[in-house]
Amino acid sequence: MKVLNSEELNRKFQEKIDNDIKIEPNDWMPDAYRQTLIRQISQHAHSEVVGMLPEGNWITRAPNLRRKAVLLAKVQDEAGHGLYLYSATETLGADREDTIDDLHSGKAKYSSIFNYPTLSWADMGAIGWLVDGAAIMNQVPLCRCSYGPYARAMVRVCKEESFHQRQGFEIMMKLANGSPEQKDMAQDALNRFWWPALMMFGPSDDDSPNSQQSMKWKIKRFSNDDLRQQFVDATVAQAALIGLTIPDPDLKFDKKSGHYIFGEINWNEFYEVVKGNGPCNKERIDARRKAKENGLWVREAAMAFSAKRAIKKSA
Ligand code: BYC
Repeated sequence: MKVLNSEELNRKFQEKIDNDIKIEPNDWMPDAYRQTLIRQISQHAHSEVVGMLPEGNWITRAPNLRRKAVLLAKVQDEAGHGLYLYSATETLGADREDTIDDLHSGKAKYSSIFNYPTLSWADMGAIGWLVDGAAIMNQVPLCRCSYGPYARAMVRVCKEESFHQRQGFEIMMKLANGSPEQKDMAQDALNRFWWPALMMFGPSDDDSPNSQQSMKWKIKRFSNDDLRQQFVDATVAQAALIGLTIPDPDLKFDKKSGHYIFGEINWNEFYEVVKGNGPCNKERIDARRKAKENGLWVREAAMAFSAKRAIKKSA
């Protein structure tokens, strides 16, 4: 069999991508493709797991049993998403423990949105509606990502995110149609989460160092700005439907392009939060580190049990 040189391997790899053939774990891939995927998928996994914290904070304070059961199920779903995604990084040869250590040391990023506090019950509505809404916008195209295990994981994740988005919108709808105090609470949550939700899509295309190559490899199918625009276009009408106001005085519909024009994002705030200086960065990482320490005995007990069973079996 002819041994291909690196140039031929790269050409064949790009040909597969261009023909929409999925790349699978045992296929040859350029190291930079592998590293980009490990970076993005592990950051995605960290976001799911850190993302459990702001909502977990409200499980004991949900206003009734139905809301509590729904929120509990949602937070559990996010844990599941984290697990599929950590498994997807393992198919690329990454060590799960190392990726988690990178989160705890501050080396790896996770979505900026989870560094904001959840101050009222309406924040559970705003997170479901806006944060899961933004996540769906970004993750539906990832179902067509060139890397098979990531694309397949995204199919189930998107189905669950869609339920999350609806439950969040339903909370907002109820509050917006409730007492004046409840409506104010919903508006206040929208005011605080609107801009951070837009930041979830990442820096603008001109300042996104990874986009160009990731689009060439079909890891990303749309640019950060295109997805952000799609999100704004879809969400403005939803806010109007429930009588809430998007906190952007510059927001206006542009008939010519058929899109909403929106105000300038505070990129300084975005980069500060990504660098670790957001309102809750320290609290979130401390909580994750503590969870790892507190869970040590469970992991050790499971390992000891499995070793004991292996000895019994071989005997
Ligand atoms: N926050 O070149 P760029 C959820 C980083 S969780 C922090 O555009 P890329 C949920 C970026 O990583 C859903 N960092 O990067 C869970 C890069 O840094 P490095 C989370 C950000 O990768 C619980 C640098 O900035 N979704 O739904 O091409 C409860 C330059 O950016 C952010 C995902 O993770 C940010 N917002 O594009 C409820 C989706 N934005 O690594 C809900 C998967 C950018 O070069 N990820 N950075 O040092 C992606 O689609 C892409 O990674 C991004 C960024 C669009 C986020």
